[in-house]
Amino acid sequence: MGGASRGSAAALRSATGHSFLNQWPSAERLTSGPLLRKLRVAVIDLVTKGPTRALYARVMNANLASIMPQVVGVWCEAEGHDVSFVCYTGLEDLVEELPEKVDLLFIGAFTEAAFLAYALSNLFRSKGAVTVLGGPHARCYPEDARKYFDYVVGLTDQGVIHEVLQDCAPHRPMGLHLTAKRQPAALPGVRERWKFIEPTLRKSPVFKLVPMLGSLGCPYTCSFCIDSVVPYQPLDFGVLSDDLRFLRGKLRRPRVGWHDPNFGVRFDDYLNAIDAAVPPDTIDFIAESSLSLLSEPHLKRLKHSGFKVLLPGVESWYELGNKSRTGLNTGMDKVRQVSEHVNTILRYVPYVQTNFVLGLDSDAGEEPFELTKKFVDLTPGAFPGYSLLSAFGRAAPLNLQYQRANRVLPFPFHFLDNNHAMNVKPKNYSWRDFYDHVIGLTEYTFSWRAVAARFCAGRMMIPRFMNVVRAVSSEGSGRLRWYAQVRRRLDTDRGLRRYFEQETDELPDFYRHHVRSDLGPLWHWLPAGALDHDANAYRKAEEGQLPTA
Ligand code: B12
Ligand code: SF4
Repeated sequence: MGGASRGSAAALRSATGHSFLNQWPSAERLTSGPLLRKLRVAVIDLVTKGPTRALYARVMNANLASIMPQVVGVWCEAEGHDVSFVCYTGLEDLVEELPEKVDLLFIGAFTEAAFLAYALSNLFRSKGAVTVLGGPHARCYPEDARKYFDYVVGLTDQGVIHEVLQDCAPHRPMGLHLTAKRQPAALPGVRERWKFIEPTLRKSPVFKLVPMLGSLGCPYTCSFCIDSVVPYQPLDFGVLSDDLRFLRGKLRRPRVGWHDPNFGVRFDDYLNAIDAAVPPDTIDFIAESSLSLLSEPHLKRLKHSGFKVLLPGVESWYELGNKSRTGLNTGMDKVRQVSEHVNTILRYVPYVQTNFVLGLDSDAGEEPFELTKKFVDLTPGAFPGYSLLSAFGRAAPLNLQYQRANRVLPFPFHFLDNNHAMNVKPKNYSWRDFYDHVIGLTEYTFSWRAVAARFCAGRMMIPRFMNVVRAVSSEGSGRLRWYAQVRRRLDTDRGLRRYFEQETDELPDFYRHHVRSDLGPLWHWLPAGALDHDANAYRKAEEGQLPTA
């Protein structure tokens, strides 16, 4: 890794390596010494790329809240510090919502929100704060983030947070990179995070989703995934049961979104814990799970327990057969098998989103896109979610191979959300052909014919309408407009075409203008040079070409 897993954090790990019900070790228990200085800590969970007034953001953004920023809040309070917490949905005035004087600011951000995070760090540093970045962007691009934060944290346990709190000093021009050796063995549950969950839920007027977690890592090894190298590890099922009971006391009919990378690996233990805690079907659950875990007996059980939305990953018609239980079947055979399976799931669960990755190296020609269209026809009740192949820095070992083959483009982070840019040059397509296929598939999937078929195939009103709304909003029509714009420019905008062909690193104005407009007033706080990053930093660090301190 680029940074050190520093000694004292490692030494403290044993203090955090077991589970605590509603009780996190205080500063004394961690250090056997008194609190040095009571800090004014602020925690910001970024669930958007910039300020917005959009209706969709008002209704939905708070439901994208992450768990870890809330966990960090609990851990900082356990050490005796004052914590202000904001889930930033794009509507809040952060300067208004946070105290005038902040000593230490934690920001949790995805890569798509990196510029917002960099701008906020700059703004709060100018007011005297020390800043810390955590979350997917920190894990994937620590080399870049260190330029704009005093600390960049990767895997985070209570020891890492303790070390930051103890040190709490500016580290400039390059921040410190801290990372735990493995995922934490335990995390504070909903009961302890409630003081941060409740105000976040208040921002979501209609649909309120409580984020929960029962496991970390995954036993599968999908080469493009961040969890392909993180061992599967269940969290304490006792905490989970307690949280579900607690939630029933707080909300009339709670909705829980499981953030487990792959829900239900220890299926019986998990479902036993849920069923022991609350009467069947009194909480609505949403989970991402692989098809291989969704056998019919498992589906019966999931329905009984109240699962309403499942998001299985299909990813590819030519790879990852173990994950979809299709073994060596590929192509049309796999389409039929997966479609039958998803139609079975739809008999038990009202809403299913099937996830696909477009542009994998195993894809060539029009066949993969045509197969996905066949799947759309054969499985009209499922909502297909498409992601363009993206190499998020250090996220997956496969990214090293892309970087070694010089196939990674330096698209600004703002566009790395699986859709607005594909930062890996396709192996078997020209850019123009690739975008033609993506546009063809998107048009097909969100054509009125397909939208109507999806509506009719749905069994319940809310899922049926959800599918229509998603088709006519940013996911369907919005993406189509964007892809069409990029495709047009590949013909008409020479600078953009040269950028795609890696003949120049000069960022096309088209992208710069979008960042500027999305950041609004915060554009002025974006540090100079932040729009550019080294797309090969992971490879260079591995080859010892970058400083590691
Ligand atoms: C659950 C999940 C979601 C959920 C919940 C999102 C959320 N806000 O947390 C939903 C479905 C909403 C979602 C949406 C998206 N997701 Co998502 N999601 C995941 C998933 C499966 C698990 C993440 C998780 O919560 N793990 C549990 C936590 C406890 O562990 P962790 O993530 O490893 O975090 C550790 C450290 O990073 C650190 N940490 C994490 N956050 C913070 C915050 C602070 C302040 C600190 C100090 C530390 C810290 O502590 C943790 C413990 O070590 C991952 C894939 C994976 N297998 O990890 C993708 C993943 C995070 N998602 C990804 C993407 C791209 C997206 C979307 C952009 C997809 C899209 N086009 O819509 C959106 C963005 C949503 C948003 N802006 O909030 C990418 C992120 C890549 C990147 N660098 O940005 C991932 C890695 C998948 C991938 N492609 O490889 N996602
Ligand atoms: S099954 Fe899902 S979480 Fe597991 S490695 Fe594959 S993509 Fe990642």
